Amino acid sequence: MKKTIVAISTPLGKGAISIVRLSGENAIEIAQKFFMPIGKQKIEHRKMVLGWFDLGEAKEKCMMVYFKSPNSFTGEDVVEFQIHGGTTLTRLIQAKLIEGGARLAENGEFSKRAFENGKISLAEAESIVDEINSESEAELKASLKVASGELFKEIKSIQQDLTTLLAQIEVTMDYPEEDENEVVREDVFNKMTEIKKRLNDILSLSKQKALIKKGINVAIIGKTNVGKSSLLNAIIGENKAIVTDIEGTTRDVVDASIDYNGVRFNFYDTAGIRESQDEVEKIGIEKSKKTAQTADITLLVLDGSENIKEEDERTKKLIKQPYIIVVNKTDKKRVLEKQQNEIEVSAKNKTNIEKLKKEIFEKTIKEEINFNGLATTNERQIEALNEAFNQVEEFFKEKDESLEILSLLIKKVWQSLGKITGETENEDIISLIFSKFCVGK
Ligand SMILES: Nc1nc2c(ncn2[C@@H]2O[C@H](COP(=O)(O)OP(=O)(O)OP(=O)(O)O)[C@@H](O)[C@H]2O)c(=O)[nH]1
Ligand SMILES: [Mg+2]
Repeated sequence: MKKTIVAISTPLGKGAISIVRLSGENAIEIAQKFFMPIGKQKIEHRKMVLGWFDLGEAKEKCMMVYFKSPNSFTGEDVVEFQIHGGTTLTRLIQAKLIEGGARLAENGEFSKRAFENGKISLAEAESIVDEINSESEAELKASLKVASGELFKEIKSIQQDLTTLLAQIEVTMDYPEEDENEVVREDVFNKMTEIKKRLNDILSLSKQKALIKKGINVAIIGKTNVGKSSLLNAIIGENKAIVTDIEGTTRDVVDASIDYNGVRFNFYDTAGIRESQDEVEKIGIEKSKKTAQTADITLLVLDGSENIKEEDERTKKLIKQPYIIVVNKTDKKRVLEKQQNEIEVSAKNKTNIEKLKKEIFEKTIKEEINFNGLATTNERQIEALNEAFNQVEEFFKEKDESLEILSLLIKKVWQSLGKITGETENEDIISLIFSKFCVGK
């Protein structure tokens, strides 16, 4: 018998209501050690009951709701207390329930039980983790899509198709007649071609979304004093980086993120590039170069009020594509000649900052983001899809081999997909997923 678990299910911190949740066979028994309904209310499935929670020295008025097994989130008996009040009170109630025989839940244990009782799929469980941790709107939408189970259904259906193929091959191998053999082979190849396409559709969209999820890295580089730090501050709308008229103000990389159109952009303000004898500055300049080379897009900042300098030219050579030339200080008289692919801004007056953001967005998110396609942004699921896809390719490489070998290769595809649907019965994967949850989920 599994022990009844308890946890605070709402985020810790100040809030009007907190929820403490119990799940397990003894949930009701433990709850009733402390909770007494007011008046003649009965404790029934899915009914809110107002009552007193006995804390020993004091009594607390709160609501209780009971979900009878199997009609609950975990599939077990679940009791939830809605408590008005701060974290101290919530913790006290949790402590009481532990005293009454419950055990503090481990990270993700509620969801793990829901999975074990067939209430949610492995993919759904994982997307709950992503939902808890998601930082931008786009990320949230992607994880909700998985939570709705559509991706899971598709992967499962591919697995079923593979099972059918395996069965077909099995039968043929038992009755090896030449003609029959060829017919089956052709059928298997046609189906595998179709499966390859289905997997590829999911995989390519997933990879694109994963990039969005990780955030797009934007490096801000240029020679000293062109206004890189001022630009970072203007973009994020906050004075994060130090700005002075002294050359070489920024020594280390300063980073800040914004959410634009639901996508996270991480900006990296760097040390101005110039010949320097200063040890610290030299290290900073090295970091600038590295940042410029690893970013998804680079902003090369030039000072519009002066002519192009040798240092500007050298800086430009460090950049890998794609980049945008940002001509800054346009509130002053323009001296710099027109640059290809330029955008004029004034970090000081915050002119054209929105236009710049839009330009960065359009340069990095090439296609219109289509959330209607099936995809996942979960790294482990992408890894499993990748593995499955590679195995399909392996299958096509070996397509002239015996049916026995082909059948083994198809099984491998099935197993890789099982890492998403949970149909490999591999305890390791399951434990890994649930350890990422927070307590109370
Ligand atoms: N007129 C004007 N001055 C600006 C503008 N942007 C920055 N400045 C000034 O230029 C000087 C340098 O600005 P910073 O933002 O520190 O330049 P930086 O490129 O980060 O400099 P380093 O960190 O030393 O490489 C400061 O005096 C800013 O006030 C602008 O758009 N217009
Ligand atoms: Mg700076």
